[in-house]
Amino acid sequence: MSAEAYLGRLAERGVEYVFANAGTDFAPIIEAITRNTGSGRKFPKVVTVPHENVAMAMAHGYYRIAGKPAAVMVHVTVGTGNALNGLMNAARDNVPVLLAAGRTPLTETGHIASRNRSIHWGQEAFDQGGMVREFVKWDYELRAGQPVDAVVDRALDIAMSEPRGPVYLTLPREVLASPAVAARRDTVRPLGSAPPAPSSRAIEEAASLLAKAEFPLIVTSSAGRSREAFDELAALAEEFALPVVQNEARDINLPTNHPMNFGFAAAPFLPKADVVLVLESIVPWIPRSVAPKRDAKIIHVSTDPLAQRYPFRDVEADLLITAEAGAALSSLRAALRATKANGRAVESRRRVAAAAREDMEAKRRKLLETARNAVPIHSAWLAACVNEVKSEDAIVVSELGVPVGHLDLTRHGSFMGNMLAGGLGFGLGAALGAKLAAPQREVIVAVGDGSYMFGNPLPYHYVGRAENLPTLTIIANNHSWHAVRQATLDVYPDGTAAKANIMPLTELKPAPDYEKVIETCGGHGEKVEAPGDLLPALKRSLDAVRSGTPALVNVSTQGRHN
Ligand SMILES: Cc1ncc(C[n+]2csc(CCOP(=O)(O)OP(=O)(O)O)c2C)c(N)n1
Repeated sequence: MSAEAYLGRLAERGVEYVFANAGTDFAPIIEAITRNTGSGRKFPKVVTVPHENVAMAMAHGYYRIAGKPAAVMVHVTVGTGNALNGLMNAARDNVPVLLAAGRTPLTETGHIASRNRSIHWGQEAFDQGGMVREFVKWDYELRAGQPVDAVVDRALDIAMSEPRGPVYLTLPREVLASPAVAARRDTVRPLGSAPPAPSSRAIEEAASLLAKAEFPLIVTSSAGRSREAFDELAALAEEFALPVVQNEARDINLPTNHPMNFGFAAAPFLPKADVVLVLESIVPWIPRSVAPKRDAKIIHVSTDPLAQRYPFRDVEADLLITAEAGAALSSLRAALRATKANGRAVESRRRVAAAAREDMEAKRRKLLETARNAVPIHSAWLAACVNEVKSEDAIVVSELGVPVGHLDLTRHGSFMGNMLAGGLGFGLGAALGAKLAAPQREVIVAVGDGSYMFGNPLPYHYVGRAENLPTLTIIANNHSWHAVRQATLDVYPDGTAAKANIMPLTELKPAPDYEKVIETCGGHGEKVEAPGDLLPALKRSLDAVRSGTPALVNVSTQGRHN
């Protein structure tokens, strides 16, 4: 039947996992899984995830580490509704996910899968795909008589072509339960189309601008997504002494110990730059707060330099290059060599960079001197303790948890930061997905207390135990939605809310004993209030994780410091 063909084709195209939250629409899927037992035909592993937001975040975190798409399957309209937050995160982070949803049975009688519950009328929508259309690259409904294989292939190919992103497929129960239609062709090749090569003329122009620059600056948020781009950026920045800031970093793009790492905020350096290379960054700076020099030359390199799916964006741009970061950087390095970039300028930039980095390091050390004893615990001390306990290739996921500017991150794929779509509830599920993709690596997820609750903690801890995915969870617990408080202060610095004893809609008190939640799922939980207790607690907890027990440390913190 088509349900078997659907699962079989996913596996054939390299999809290893389906994160699923089932309903009445799943009857043919469940029947297919059991029929297939022992048949020898490969199916993806179907993982039960008791909330759709966690399932979407798992697929997201899995792709970010594995580089391969996962599928998610949810229950009709209502499951899709619950998956939307994660879908928006995936769309704005260029993450390919095949989100499939059942479709309520179309017929009232006449088929074994026809409607047999009242919800089958209540769950029908005129346009189920319309719910998600703004945030997917493609949506479609599998129709009777169509080869499932071809539809799966098309979905995955589109998701995996640059710029990547999620796709949506609806699967009516009668169609899933009907005999499969054979595919016309059966080509199994790598997913997606090859990306366009960067224009050599544009790369030469960029190289000639950069070669002449006195203070060039590279601004990136997610160029380091691919290993090639991560390595190429390090090589280019080193060879030509090009400072890099990782503004609003979603990935680690340059090792934090690289001599050209200028930190994680563009604002301090942008006004000095005469040439700026914006590499995979939708919001390279906030125009309201900072602007480049009027005569600075701004180059954009991205698979989608115009950010076509974003309604309004007015970033300065003199040269726009459509390319993957890795390919663009390697051609740029060759082109810069060909310009015989002035060696003296490069060496003088190198000296300035070394001084600037020493200055940044000195500030960091000074801050830490006071931060290490602060009560409630300071986020710089939290980061320092994380640095102390984690292994070098650990994956750190942070959702308003730990400031990236204080972390030591040297390896490709060792960081996942805040989502551009801002859909909270990403961190916990992403950590599970990352662990699934790299079981041998440590996964540490730091979340605000608000983000922890958005992340559906019980489903998270449940899946962690059921699927044997031990992670270390750190809650930066400031007993509030600090970001909401800060936003109010930003807009009304002298307003009545700023002076109120308790600012409405910002407090999360009385705080639950979060460390006990994980204990109900067989995990190790600790609560830390004194700064001196933090390091031993993290060590104990990471030891538990290393021995296979998920752990959580609930840390009483101040509002975040970036
Ligand atoms: C799904 C969703 N709902 C609401 C928000 C608005 N929001 C942004 S930050 C924030 C507070 C998060 O609290 P926490 O994780 O504790 O971090 P803190 O701001 O305290 O550092 C909220 C509610 C959001 N981004 N996403």
